[in-house]
Order: sequence, then structure tokens, then C-alpha cells
Amino acid sequence: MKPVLRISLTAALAATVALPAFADIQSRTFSVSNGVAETHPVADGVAAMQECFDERTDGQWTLNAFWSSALGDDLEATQSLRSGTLEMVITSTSPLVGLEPALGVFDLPFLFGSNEEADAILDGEFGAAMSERMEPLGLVNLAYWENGFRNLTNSARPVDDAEDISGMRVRVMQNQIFLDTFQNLGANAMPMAFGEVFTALETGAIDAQENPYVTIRTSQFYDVQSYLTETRHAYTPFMVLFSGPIWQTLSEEEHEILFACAEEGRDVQRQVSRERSDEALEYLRTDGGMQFTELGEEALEEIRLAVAPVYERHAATIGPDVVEQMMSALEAHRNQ
Ligand code: KDG
Repeated sequence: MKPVLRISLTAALAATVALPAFADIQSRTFSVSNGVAETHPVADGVAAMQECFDERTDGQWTLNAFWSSALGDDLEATQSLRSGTLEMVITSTSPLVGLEPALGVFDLPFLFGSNEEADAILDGEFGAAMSERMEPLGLVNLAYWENGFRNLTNSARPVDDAEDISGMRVRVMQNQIFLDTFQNLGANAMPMAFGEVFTALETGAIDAQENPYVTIRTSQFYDVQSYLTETRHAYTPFMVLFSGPIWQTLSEEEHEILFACAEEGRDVQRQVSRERSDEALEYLRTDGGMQFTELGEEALEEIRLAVAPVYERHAATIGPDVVEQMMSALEAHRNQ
């Protein structure tokens, strides 16, 4: 639902009836599935959302969070929402491209240049249009939270340029665009659910993975990876998804509380994610024992050129109009 429509709907509702506070609010418990660990900044967002529920429902609503893929991986949990057997999941957009190919636009390499740019696109018209695409799937996107800029870890060698990635068995999210991106770099890209990554690294089934610093730290990948390279090759958003079938059983007032509290959670989660990113990198380079490499401009340009064909190759799947809308929105924002 577009934010503008939502505000007018709420205003109309408020103008017509003067219900006593919490009149429409029933006691409820919403379970929310997460692939990340409870130490991840998503937990700070969940806590802020719960505080908002406490205020807005007089303590009648409880958010019951599950961590580290306890309720299944991102796609499995999302399917549970669609069948109405689970209320919420906080998931990367990438594993959902099989449900909505347009979400693949967020996986295009080096798309966003900064957190600020990502926020502007996700919280603006483009993000709202992508959220609308979830509704026919039986999903309501309450807000975009931050997974973040992704960086490469591996157990084989320092990565100083594209050649060093060649031949590495790199785990990627289950998504053809990520697969192609790393295959274009000569890697042996291996799609895998997030919950399987630690064990696959520990047993040597794969050599490498890529995630934001806070995820590398909170999932303790530093225990099974020796080398860390700053690539910032993609920015992944989280969607805070709610079950469409369960959504239909709630009142308009309850809908508004869910949107408002997910946005309060968003602001806290993004802030903590950014505050912790630098701390996480410092930890990984010191106590985490990882050898850190920052790519030089030449090496980074070489990688950007190697992965550039991914845009054209996947435009048809994502939707040429979607890619065009994204690029136009980015250009408009950059020219502000
Ligand atoms: O809860 C989100 C995680 O399951 C996952 O999406 C995190 O970036 C991630 C990955 O690499 O799968």
C-alpha cells in the first residue's frame, strides 16, 4: 500500500469515529523469523518495534522473535507467511526473486553508492512500488531495514584483485544475479541458504562467502575465515514482511500500528547497523584475527568492469521497466 494512501486512509478513519483508545486492539502475539543471529542489529530494530507496540496497544501486542533460521530459511519462512502459518519474517530481498523477479534489481552489483542513497530509493516511490508487488503474493512489506553493503571473506588467500577470486568456491544467496556476478569474476559460485553457510565454511565445502561486516561478526564467520576484503559489491535491503492472509484478519487501526512501528524499528535498526559496522570491522581485524585488504582503485575498477555485463544479462528477467525506473530514480537523487 502506498504511504500516501495509507496516511489519507488513516486520517479519514480518525475523522469519522472517536473510538476510545485501544478499542479495536486485541491481545496478539506475532512470531517473526530471522536468519541472522540475535546479536545482529536486527534485534535492536525488533526491540524498538516492541516498544512501539507497548505504547500503541497498551502492552497487548507481543513480538516473538526467532533467530539463526530457527523457523527455516528466508524463503521457507516467507512461504509460511503466504500460507498464513507464520506472521512475520525479516529477510533479504535476494532469496525472494523466485517469487518476484523484479526484486533482483537490488542485487545488481555496485548499484547503490551509499547508505543515504539506499534509504532515499527504498523509502521513496521506487521502494513503495516494489512493496506493492508483494501484495499479490500474499505478503505485506511493512518497511525496509538494512542488511547492508556486502564484503568478501575467504579461507584461502588474501584477495587484492579480481584474479585472486578466480577458482574460489564462493557461497552466494540463492539468486542468479549473485551467481553470475561471482562467475564473472572466475569464482565457482555456490548458491546456499544462509543457515548452512557457517558449517559449509567450517567443513571446507566452500572457501568464501560475502556479507556485511555486522553479519560476518554476529554469525562468527571469522572463526572459519582468515581473509577479509572490502568490496562493497552490493547493498542488500531487508524486507519486514507480514503474512497477507493474517493481515486480512486485522483492523485498519491495527494495520496502521504495524506500519508505524515497523518504521520506528527501521530507524533504530539502520542507525545501530551503521554504528556497529565500523566496530565490527575493527573487531574482525583484531580480536577476530582476520587479515584485512582494501582494494586499490585499479583493482576495484577491474572488478566493476568484470561484473558490468550482469546488468544487461538480467534486465529482461528483472523487467527492463524496473531497471529503468531504478536508474532514473538514482539519477534524480544524485542530481538533487
Ligand atoms: O535474515 C536474513 C538472512 O537470512 C540472510 O538474508 C542474510 O545476507 C544474508 C545472506 O547472505 O543470506
